[in-house]
Amino acid sequence: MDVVALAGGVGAARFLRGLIRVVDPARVTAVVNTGDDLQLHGLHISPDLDTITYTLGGGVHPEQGWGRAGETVTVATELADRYGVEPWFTLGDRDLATHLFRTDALRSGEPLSSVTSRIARAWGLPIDLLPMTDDPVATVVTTDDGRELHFQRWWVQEGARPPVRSVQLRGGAASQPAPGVIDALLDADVVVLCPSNPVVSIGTILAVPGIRELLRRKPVVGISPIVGGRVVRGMADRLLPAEGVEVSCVGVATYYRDFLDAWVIDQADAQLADPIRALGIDVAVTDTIMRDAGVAADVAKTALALTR
Ligand code: FO1
Repeated sequence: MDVVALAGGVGAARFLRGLIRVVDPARVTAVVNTGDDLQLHGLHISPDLDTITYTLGGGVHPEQGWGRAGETVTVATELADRYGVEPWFTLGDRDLATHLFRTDALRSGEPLSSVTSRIARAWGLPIDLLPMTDDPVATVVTTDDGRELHFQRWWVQEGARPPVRSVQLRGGAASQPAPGVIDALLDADVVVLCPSNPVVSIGTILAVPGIRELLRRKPVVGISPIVGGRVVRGMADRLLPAEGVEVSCVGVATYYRDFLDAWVIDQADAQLADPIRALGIDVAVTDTIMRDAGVAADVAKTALALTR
């Protein structure tokens, strides 16, 4: 069975660890959000691609879910202490190697998808890893007081505190799916929406022209990232209202309803299964808190069973 997974960062990486236990990894393609990507110290950083790479490659910082295990911050400390460059977005020493390698490749004209597959290979990743686009895009948050902030500035530097008026993928309308994305979707037996942020991870992938239309012609199953009306991690609860979406597994299913066929929700939301079924969406209720790869594998199994 060929599976395409639409993926953001930490929640997606934890889910993918389970998915590759229940599906042949060689038949899994992850299409990953690049709206979080940013330029810093002249380097191109791809947080969601790196989180998935480090997690499936066995090098991720386990509690943080991003950055490297056993990381040191000698460079960041020197930047701050000697040169007064406050690292609002801390790049660890080992993590820097990834950004240097990627930035060198991009500067020589290599597309992001190409250098991403070389990085994935260097980490022995068993799946295909594709950025959603090779084109320059950035998720921009417009705050209630009218400021336009790159997503990372809003999320990391301002701690997701400023209330949000709107979110957009800058460059999205002019972007194209990266090479391989459309073919992977056309060949897919099923498309899985990882339990990622509906607005700035899944929503941004859907903002790349051509992807959403294809999903409408494919069996699509998702895992709700909202449990009991709250986010499992991250800040989707502060972004969904800006999109007019209720912060619940029903709200997110409605947000995806033009292409969503099946939805996995947590036991805490069992009473919401029928309202979602009333939308014409099949529902499975299970424990979706992915404490380890075993639970993630059970969630993946439940999701795939829904589409058979
Ligand atoms: N998140 C933070 O809260 N603080 C940081 O300093 C930080 C640095 C960082 C560096 C590389 C990287 O790939 C991710 C990093 N993140 C940091 C997490 C990042 O904001 C998230 O991984 C996603 O972009 C949001 O899901």
